[in-house]
Amino acid sequence: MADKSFLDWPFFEERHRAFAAELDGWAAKTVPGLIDHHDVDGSCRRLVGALGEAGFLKHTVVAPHGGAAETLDVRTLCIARETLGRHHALADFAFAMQGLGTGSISLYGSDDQKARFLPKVGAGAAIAAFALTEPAAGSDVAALATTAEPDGNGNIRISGEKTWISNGGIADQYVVFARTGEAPGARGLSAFVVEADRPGFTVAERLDTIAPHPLGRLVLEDVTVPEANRLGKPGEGFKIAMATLDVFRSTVGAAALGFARAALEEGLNRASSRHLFGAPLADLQLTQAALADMALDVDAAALLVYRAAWTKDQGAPRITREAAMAKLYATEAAQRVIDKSVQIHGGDGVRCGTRVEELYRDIRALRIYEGASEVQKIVIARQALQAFAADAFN
Ligand code: COS
Repeated sequence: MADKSFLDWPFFEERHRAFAAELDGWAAKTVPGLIDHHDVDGSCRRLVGALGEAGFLKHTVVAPHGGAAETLDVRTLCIARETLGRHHALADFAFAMQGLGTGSISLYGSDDQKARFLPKVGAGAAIAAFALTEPAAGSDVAALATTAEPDGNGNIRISGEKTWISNGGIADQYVVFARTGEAPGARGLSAFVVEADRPGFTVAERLDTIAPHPLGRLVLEDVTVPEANRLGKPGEGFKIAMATLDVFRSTVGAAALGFARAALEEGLNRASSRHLFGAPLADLQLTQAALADMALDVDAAALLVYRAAWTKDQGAPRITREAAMAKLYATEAAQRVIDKSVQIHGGDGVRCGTRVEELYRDIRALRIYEGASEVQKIVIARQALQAFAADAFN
């Protein structure tokens, strides 16, 4: 049984505790039957459908367009990712990408765009994706090269390549960031919703990773979308991408936290049940030291994740610093916790198919995607320097 005492922290309301209990019970009963490791696409489609049917995906979009509330409740998103991540990485993935794939629409879309693109995603009847990264622009977003130009008939023509796109290959709609040229660099980008069935849109390659999930490289060749598919104003694309990432980076930390909690539980179980030198492993002080480090890392990560989520939910316009700290710490900590759990398991820890072996593979990408750990350090340092400069001049 997972430790749920963190839900008594002052960050949460009764509705969060009720949501966590309902989702946890649902996931324990439903998730294992939906996953087939030989059919990752099918597993994700089934998970999205079931999460939608059960009503959980309404937290990934905004009301009155199929969402639970008029703004995204970041604590609920984090609780969902932590809870699902504790059960299975693909369950977390299926939930999370519905939110990331529509986050820019929820935050910057017009009423008409929200009405067109959110309800099906919130019901689990359509799959969403966020297409920012390119072969030569992952961490350096301002360098992206995909272009979008008016065609003179009220439409926009988009050409370029996107890669490492989660749900690439199974998504029905993508938020695509492209250079529109209002200014050089970060100020010359815009965001568009591109439906997967637009002519010229192809999934050129599917990418396999150590923890498989739907992932693809997209090619856009003169893909034409109406001007009405542009999110926000021309030139606002960079800001839209960053604001979306501000919300979802803390949720990546939450997923890592779910993995870490699962690894800690496995470690505690193994340390209590495995006997060595005539006593449980847990009697050895080196094991106790490992368990202490793991428990400390889990709580510290949880504090940073839910601090970021709570701050956003209180109406903070930006949580750039808090979200970067949450993602950086929670993902790095989860890697340490899982590694220690593998060590406590000995040979069984590296045996294919054991829970900790799976977690060892699942965690790795979280230190890279949605801003690698190194990028989070850049972001945190800039925020600290800006705050220092603002203080110094006041
Ligand atoms: N929210 C709103 N606006 C933001 C913002 C945020 N979180 N972060 C930056 N901006 C604004 C800035 O205020 C600035 O506006 P002005 O031009 O009006 O001053 C503008 O955007 C440009 O910001 P900045 O100068 O910081 O841009 P950089 O190109 O230097 O950004 C980093 C560099 C590393 C911060 C950025 O490229 C980044 O976060 N990269 C990682 C992206 C990522 O996560 N990739 C993974 C792919 S998604 S799976």
